[in-house]
Amino acid sequence: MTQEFDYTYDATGFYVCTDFIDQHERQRFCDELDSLQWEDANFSLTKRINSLHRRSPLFMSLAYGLLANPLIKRTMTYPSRLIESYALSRMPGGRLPLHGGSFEHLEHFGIPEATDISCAYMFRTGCMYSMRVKALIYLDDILSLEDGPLFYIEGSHKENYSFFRSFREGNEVLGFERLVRPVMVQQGSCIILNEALVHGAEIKKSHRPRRLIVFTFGPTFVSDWRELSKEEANVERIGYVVPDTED
Ligand SMILES: O=C(O)CCC(=O)C(=O)O
Repeated sequence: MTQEFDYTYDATGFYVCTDFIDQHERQRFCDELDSLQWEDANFSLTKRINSLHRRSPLFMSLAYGLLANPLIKRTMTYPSRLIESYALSRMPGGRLPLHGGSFEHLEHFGIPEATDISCAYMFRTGCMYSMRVKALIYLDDILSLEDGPLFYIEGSHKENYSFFRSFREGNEVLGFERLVRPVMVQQGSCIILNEALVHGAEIKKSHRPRRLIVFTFGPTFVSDWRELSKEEANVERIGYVVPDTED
């Protein structure tokens, strides 16, 4: 299992664990999300619930379980921490533009400034070093393009060429269509995803539910961009924030 995981995650940037949760757990998670209440998200036609682990003991215990998961640990090698948790429910017509990537342009007030390598990925001396990893737990089947599957650009987690400016601009990535791959999943599956992989979700055309729970992890030395601010009285909390970097 370990060899297969290492090879697949390193070569493709993700790994699908089928039957990660059983039907009973899945139903408990769905009921818990409904009790927390879905809200409108930044992206149109997607409902969202933030900070699952802070708002629900059930999701707090899931967060602990994921943090201790040996596969997630392997992706980072360093001791890891939880960065965020949220749930998404995509409506018909909803999509998630491409984002992530090992190499994304940073802009400051619209001026190209540098490149963001905060999601970079390396494989060194038999160990994997991912700076940001997501556990995506799918609560519904996504078995056709109509269901709006996750899609990704093959090889982008190892790419040094930044073909991708900013998902905020909404530009399609032209010229790379042959490298775009959808990922179908059965309900109860968990995708362990390297954020260095450029990915998004296809437009959802079906009326079937499409819900997932997301937990993001990083090495313990990785902080959360949003917890720092330029206008902060406490010198230990002052930081450089790039608002359009994926949070
Ligand atoms: O909706 C999905 O399948 C993927 C979600 C995702 O990649 C994200 O929230 O960053």
